Amino acid sequence: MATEKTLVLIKPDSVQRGLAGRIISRFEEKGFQLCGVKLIHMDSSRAARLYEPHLGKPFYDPLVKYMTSGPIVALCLSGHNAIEQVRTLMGATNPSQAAPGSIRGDFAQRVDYNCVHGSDSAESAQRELPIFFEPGEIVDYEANYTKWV
Ligand code: DAT
Ligand code: MG
Repeated sequence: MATEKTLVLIKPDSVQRGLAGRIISRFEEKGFQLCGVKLIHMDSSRAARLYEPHLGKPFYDPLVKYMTSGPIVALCLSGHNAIEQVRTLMGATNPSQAAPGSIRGDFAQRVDYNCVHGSDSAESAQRELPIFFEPGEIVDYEANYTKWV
């Protein structure tokens, strides 16, 4: 499995609760590299673009309202099999079913306020990353930087 890049969003309640640093640490501790980081207050058109696959579902409107309610932290993470592994670190969509030790298992209670978003497939990562990052804003460590560690 090749190195992959994926999108993670630290959702508004997590930012407000001061969990952003601890959530970023979970990914860094596992060895994923930060290739992009932004604090953004999404407007509804950006949220609609992100959640376009969920349009029409009963939770769509509350989801967009929640995700536009305050600043989020958008991360581009890079690493081995990153898309699947980041989803594993996040835990199940419903925190009631998320394993202790996972981010949702440790920091969230409710499916509608579940702390973090992570791209669910290579196609999703390819679609979602440009919603938050211009190509020139994503760091390529291997191509552009001396390896110090
Ligand atoms: P995930 O975020 O794990 O990829 P998803 O793509 O199925 O999950 O859904 C997107 C978000 O929508 C999810 O993070 C929280 C919300 N959501 C999903 N199912 C829900 C439900 N049954 N009730 C309320 N919110 C829900
Ligand atoms: Mg999803």
